[in-house]
Amino acid sequence: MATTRETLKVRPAPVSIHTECSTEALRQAVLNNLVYMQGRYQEIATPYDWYMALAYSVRERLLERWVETALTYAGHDVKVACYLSAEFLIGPQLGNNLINFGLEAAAREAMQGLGQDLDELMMLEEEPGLGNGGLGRLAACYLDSLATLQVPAIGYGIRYEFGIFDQEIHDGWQVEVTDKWLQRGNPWELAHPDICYYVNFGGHTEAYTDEQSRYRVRWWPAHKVKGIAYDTAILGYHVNTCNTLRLWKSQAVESFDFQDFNVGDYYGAVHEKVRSETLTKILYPNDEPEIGKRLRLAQQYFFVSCSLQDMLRLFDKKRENIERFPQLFAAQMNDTHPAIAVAELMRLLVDERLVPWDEAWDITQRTLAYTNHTLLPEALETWGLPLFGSLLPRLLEIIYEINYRFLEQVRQRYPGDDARVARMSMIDEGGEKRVRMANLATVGSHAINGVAALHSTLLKQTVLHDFAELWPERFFNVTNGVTPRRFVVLSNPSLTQLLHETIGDDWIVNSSHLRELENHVHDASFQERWRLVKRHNKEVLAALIRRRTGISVDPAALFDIQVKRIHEYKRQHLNALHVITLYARLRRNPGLDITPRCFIFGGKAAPGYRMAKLMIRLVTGIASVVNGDALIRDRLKVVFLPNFDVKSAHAVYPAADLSEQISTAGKEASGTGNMKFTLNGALTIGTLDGANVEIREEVGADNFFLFGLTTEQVNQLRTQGYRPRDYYERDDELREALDLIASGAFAGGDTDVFRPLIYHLLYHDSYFLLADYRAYVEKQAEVDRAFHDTSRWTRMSILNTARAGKFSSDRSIAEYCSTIWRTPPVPVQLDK
Ligand code: NBG
Repeated sequence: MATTRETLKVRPAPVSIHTECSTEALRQAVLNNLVYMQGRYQEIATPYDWYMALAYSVRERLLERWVETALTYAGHDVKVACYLSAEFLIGPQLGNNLINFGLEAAAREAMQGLGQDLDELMMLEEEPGLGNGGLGRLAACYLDSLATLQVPAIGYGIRYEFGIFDQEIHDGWQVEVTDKWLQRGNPWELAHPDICYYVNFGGHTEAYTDEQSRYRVRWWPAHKVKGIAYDTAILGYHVNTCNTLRLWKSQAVESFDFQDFNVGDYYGAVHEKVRSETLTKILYPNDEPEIGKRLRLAQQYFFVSCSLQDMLRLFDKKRENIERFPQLFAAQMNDTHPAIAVAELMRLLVDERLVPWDEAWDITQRTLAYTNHTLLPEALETWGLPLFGSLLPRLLEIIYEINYRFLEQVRQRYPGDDARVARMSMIDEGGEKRVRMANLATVGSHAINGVAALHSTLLKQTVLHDFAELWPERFFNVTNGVTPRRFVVLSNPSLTQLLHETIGDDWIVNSSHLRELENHVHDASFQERWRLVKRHNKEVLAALIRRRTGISVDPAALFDIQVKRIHEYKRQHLNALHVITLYARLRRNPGLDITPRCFIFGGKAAPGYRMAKLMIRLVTGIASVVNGDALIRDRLKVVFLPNFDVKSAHAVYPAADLSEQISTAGKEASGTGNMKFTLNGALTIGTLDGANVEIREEVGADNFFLFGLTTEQVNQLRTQGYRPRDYYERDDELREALDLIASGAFAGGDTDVFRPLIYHLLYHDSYFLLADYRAYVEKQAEVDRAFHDTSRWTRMSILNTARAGKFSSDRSIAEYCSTIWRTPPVPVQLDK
């Protein structure tokens, strides 16, 4: 019998201290948890103890809804959206949960009554850095929207013991420090050691015929690892829906240990345990070659296998025929990291459940869908055949079989077109043979999508061109979005208050209602309040910058901000060239009238990406020269804000006047930082790349600073032969800026440090900085003039927020739900 409310005999009586939301009940709960969870009493409690006590008190309140949500899903014929992602960059939880619950005021008051400041406690929270950047953060925004839209959903991923490294800056260079986020305990997760699965690795396979004369394959693994579920509650905004983020931690399989133990190899057994538990130790930074990362492939297979087994277990509880699986579960592959799901679902169905191949394939395709997040060739995952075959022998066989059947189809459709067959194969046969994960994901999916209109178009024209030609009906675009709960309500309370007083609160869940702001755009007193909000947010960021770097910046200056992973295609060094140009102008002409600007950079470079680290060194070098030059008199300030993460993002986006989105056209799949800035009233200077295109369409060309080559022009220039050095020769200011870097001016006279960077720009410049430099600098001059006209700038800023509604992740998720997953909302009633 399926679990329903009726079958549950004993339900705990609601105990007010665990569930009530009054200030007094919360205060009591915190005091209780201080003693019973933290083992402390008031007099000796540290601020961290108070944070933990409050976090536990909030979690208790979530639990009621969490349990009720699970019960609702179990008892009804609902379809669940499963988001498979190797990364979830969920950020700090306390503030977000308070807001979604509507508990913030009560918590603030309760803590005040206990002599604690809520904002200070929130600053103490260690955030789970379980992602690199946009891709992981997108997954987190999507979970927030799924819960808010009351859609049954589970996020499946990996519980990395060490998340993305902490970045420190020593002598201007990035230094990576281990992220020990679990060190002080994680009050938001619940371990469920009883929800666990076994995952095979290595060994060999054996074909045989069973008693009923069926062809079967047995996988004899060299070892097994156990995956344990750790759950985090994902509460929607002002609804009862509380979905689950389920992350898997690896553990040694006991029975294996015992075998060794019995033959006396105690140390061998312990070694095996350590090896198994290494699997989920660390998140791999992206932007580095995958070569040889056996552990990374093992991580991918591990979390995908646990997740699919979990979905099948949940399905079994419903006692349905397996052919109904795609009607009850949709699984989205977030990039190719979980692409092995195609082969693993086949294995689970064919090998373990004896479903005939064709039927299993139909189920697999109808269940799975794939989102592509990049066109950069170096970021498209492939695995060498020897590595793949030795780690996952059975999966490789299944991929061969899928590929064989698929290529037959291609041959029939395009007779004699061997080149096409070679391109579409799941195995790259040129050079060392490799498994192509994007091809596997595409063939195994009923829907494939890019993450912005331009990106989806380019995807069909380039990387997946042959597939789009074969199955045009399977290709979609879903433009990314960001959650307004975290990125406006939580991180920009002053703006939220102003919006509340001006247009009400409906925009928090109906983001198109932000348009109502347009009625106020010419209202001088509203403009003034708008400016005060921005001014306040800039003061908050200025204080953070001072604390972190010792640099003081003037909140009256134009805050020009670029925060994102450091990468050549994102072109932080183009931004740097502009800073140097302004600096050189002021040195030449100290009386020059320019708008005072504060340039703020933030972001991590992959530890093995030398050029990206050099770009950081360039920015810090420029910062120390410019900030220390008396002649500049504070007209320019340059800041590298260390360790950009979700928590610091809360202070950064609301404080920006200008958002830098200056990637080489065609390279940034979407971008999501661009949306966070726009929602918070920053203007964008940007190229026609990723979602910039749509942002500009929405806010209007007049309210967007566009510059640079288009994707087509970039490609044209490349084919016709790009000679960056020509731009250097022709443009005096560009030459001056590059020469200044080469002279060692930003490296204490050392002329070697930046040599690789200069050399690359002059002779290769794969990302067309020199070609875009002049247009960029001129557009920046326009920004300078526009900022002078305070009232115009304010109007533009208001319009950016007013017209950013499209970029709420609620819109993106509504599109995934209706066109790809077919998952209707299922509201949760609280049994009160
Ligand atoms: C990133 C893109 C961004 C995009 C995010 C989320 C990867 C592989 N891709 O442009 O670079 O916004 O995905 O879709 O991390």
